Amino acid sequence: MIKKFVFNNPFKTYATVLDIESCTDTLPYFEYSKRKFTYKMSDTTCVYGLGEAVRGINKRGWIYEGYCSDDPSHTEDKRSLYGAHNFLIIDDKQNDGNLFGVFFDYPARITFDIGYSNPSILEVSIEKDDIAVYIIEGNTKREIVRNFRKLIGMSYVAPKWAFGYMQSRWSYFTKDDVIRIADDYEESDIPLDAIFLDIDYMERFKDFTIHDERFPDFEQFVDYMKRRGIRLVPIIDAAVKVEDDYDVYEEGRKNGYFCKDKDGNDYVVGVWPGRAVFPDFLNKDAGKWFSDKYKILTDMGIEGFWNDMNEPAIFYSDKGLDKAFSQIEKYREISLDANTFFDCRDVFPRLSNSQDDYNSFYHNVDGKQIKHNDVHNLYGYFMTKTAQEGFMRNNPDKRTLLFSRASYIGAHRYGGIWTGDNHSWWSHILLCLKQMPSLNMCGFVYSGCDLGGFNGNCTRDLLLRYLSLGIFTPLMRNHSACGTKDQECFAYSDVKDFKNIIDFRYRLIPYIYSEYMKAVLNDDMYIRPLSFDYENDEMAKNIEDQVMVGQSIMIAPVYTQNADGRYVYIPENMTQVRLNADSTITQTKIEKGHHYVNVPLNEIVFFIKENHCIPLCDSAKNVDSIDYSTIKLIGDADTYELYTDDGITTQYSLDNIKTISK
Ligand code: MIG
Repeated sequence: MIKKFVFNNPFKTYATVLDIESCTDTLPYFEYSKRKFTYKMSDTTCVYGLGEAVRGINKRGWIYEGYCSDDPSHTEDKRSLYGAHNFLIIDDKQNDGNLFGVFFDYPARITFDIGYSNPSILEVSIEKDDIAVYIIEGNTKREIVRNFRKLIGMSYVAPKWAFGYMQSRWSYFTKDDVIRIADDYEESDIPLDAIFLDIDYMERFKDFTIHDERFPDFEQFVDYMKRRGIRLVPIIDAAVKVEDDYDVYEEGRKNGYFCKDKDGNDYVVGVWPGRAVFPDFLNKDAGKWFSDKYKILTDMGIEGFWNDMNEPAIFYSDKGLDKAFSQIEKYREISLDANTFFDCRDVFPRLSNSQDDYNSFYHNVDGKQIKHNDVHNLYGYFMTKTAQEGFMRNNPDKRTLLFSRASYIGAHRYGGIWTGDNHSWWSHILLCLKQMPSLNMCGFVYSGCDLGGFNGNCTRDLLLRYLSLGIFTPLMRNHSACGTKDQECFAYSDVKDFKNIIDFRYRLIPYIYSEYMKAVLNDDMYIRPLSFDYENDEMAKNIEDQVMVGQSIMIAPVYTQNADGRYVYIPENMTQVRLNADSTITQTKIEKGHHYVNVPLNEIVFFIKENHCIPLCDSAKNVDSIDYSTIKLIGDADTYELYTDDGITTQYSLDNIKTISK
């Protein structure tokens, strides 16, 4: 079912958890030569996977890279985003051809040319020939995913409160700002489970510090908010500020816990706090040391974190800056022509996330000096891994919310991810919809995008449509960048429409949480492409703007402005469920085929599969206060397999499923 092929001496990534003997046969399906794996596709081959990437659910027709990149513009010309998820499913079964999965466990830059250079060739290229390749078989795409997920280990389980609606912004600057957000949500009668603290809660962007004037008596404040039913979730950045007497810096420096240049000096970069250094998460002692620092915040009552800038993102390095200044000095002397002008203009922008920097610092892995670029994709993963290992060490029974920006396969065992700096663009609703199933294939079940969009100004209609998708993603967070227009629901007119949609998220929690837990515990996908459920339906593989959510639901979000609805492909007879503007529910039958479905901005429409039903409960002010005795089943089956547990400890198991009936 799974075969492992080892080439030379691959770096130990801990991406997989099953001990599999490596196979001495030649690698099937692919030709391998000169660091290129080549596969011949037929006209009908579909290619799935790659987790967090731009473009389609079917990845064919573009060139992608596994290379964690801090890129705030997710346009379709990009090759990589923050995560490196090197798993593909190649499907030509409808044409009696091959069906298999393949995972390239390779921590440096890897390129997936999927019919980009030559329409019928899939070519995967690497820079050094140290790699482990896994071939994963199965009778269906979903079975391949399940087998793959057994290989890479069970996905992270978020605490139940983290399935509530959460509000974020870069930044809520003070305690009073945070209280005002909570007040306004309360006044609008919209449920809320968490408010996020972005970099400005810290003192001069120093990890594990709290700005005294802006957030006085932090511990009491955390407690006060919790009594109001709202958790605070602070950000932690990868880089540590270089500053004398800052204990985190001093300790790390003394113990040699930061990444070094080739001569063994701390490699100094510029990020948020100015000059900063990178904790060496690949060094076991350093990772453990950094992870224990989270205790400063968990001891004050914090129960969740988001880890940022861990690709790692670099504004500049000392080394790069020196070079840039001398370059600029040279240009000062000459008359700039077309070429030199553009080069001069780009001297400083080129400083950020430069390949030169990634090639200039080193990790200490069990005493061996490892060049960063050779293991680049592990950095954010190991930040997540070590942090969660720290939580488990310091508080073994408790779930801690953790999600990261950068990731690699393996990180899914320790935290979720969010999809980074998207835009307040209509096309990014669709991008998120397409990223979710691909992320689920790779084990990142707890995930979601910045609802409303991070960059740019969001409009009322856009936020409503974003939220109408977001009520189905496990991570449901509204977040936006500094300088953008207010994006909280109450910043827009007719707030009752937002209430209707967010209330519905809470009414769906028994379903969402059950289906999420079943997916995690069965190594299954919570969000799936239609073609994974309807393997023999020729049309299903063309549908990239509808997905399956859990066992029973299909969603078809609206992602164009000024549309009063959209075309929906119904792959079998279903129940159409409409949440009306007055919060009532209408169920109607809808037949297999293509339909135009009317979806006003303040309504939600989704579909329940035939012979399925879902539980709906009453809304509540937060997840903790949901009353499960209000559950009613809708759909055309009589029973539902409900999963329940305490939502906060690690006592989760499939034994917690019970059948409930109408
Ligand atoms: O360079 O902390 O993706 O969510 O608000 C920007 C500020 C740094 C990037 C994250 C975003 C966060 C922002 N961060």
